Amino acid sequence: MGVGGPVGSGKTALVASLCQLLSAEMHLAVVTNDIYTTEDADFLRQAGVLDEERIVAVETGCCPHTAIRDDIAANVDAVEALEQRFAPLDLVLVESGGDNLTATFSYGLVDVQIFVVDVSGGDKVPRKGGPGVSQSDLLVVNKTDLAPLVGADLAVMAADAAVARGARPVLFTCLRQASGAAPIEVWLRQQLALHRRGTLAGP
Ligand SMILES: Nc1nc2c(ncn2[C@@H]2O[C@H](COP(=O)(O)OP(=O)(O)OP(=O)(O)O)[C@@H](O)[C@H]2O)c(=O)[nH]1
Ligand SMILES: [Mg+2]
Repeated sequence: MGVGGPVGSGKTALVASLCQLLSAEMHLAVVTNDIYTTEDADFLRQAGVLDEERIVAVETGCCPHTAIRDDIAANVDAVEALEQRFAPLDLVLVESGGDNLTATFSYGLVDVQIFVVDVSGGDKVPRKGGPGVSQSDLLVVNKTDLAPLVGADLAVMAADAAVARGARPVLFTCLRQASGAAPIEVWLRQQLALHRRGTLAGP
């Protein structure tokens, strides 16, 4: 599963929460993408959300979307190496480097993808659109706790997201809260069940 979205929106926070929620009953691994560092993988290892060896960093050295959409080789290699080493894996989470509203994952790399935005850029973000906002399998609008501080109207964001996405799901969250990822966990379990039955909708 891919986790993409703009810089700082909460992708790593979501990956960390999902690992904490699921690792007791599932075999998990994580691939992180950063441009110049292994910062996100280091953070996840230090947070102890998974056995350190199940977290692998890809240092893209280029625009993040390149490594998740245009030339996915480094990420495919990382996922395949994890699959070989820790087989059988139930789920591999691939976090994109923080990018802009144009970055999406190739479905050659992931089966489903979540696009994470947050409220701090203002309530216009869903209205600005782009493939992550409109086409991702799940849109997460994070940091709802900050909405009053930046004057973001969540109802406007919900209405604009619905226009952009039609029936595709949108979840508002505050990943700062312990229970913040719970609705996303429910959605993810549904996707895993569909995947196991071979009935995942796909792109
Ligand atoms: N107030 C608030 N802060 C949050 C929330 N979720 C995440 N953060 C904080 O936002 C900052 C960025 O979160 P990350 O999870 O690192 O974001 P990211 O999308 O992985 O960032 P990049 O990988 O650098 O693009 C961190 O300081 C988090 O603690 C939230 O719901 N509310
Ligand atoms: Mg991150």
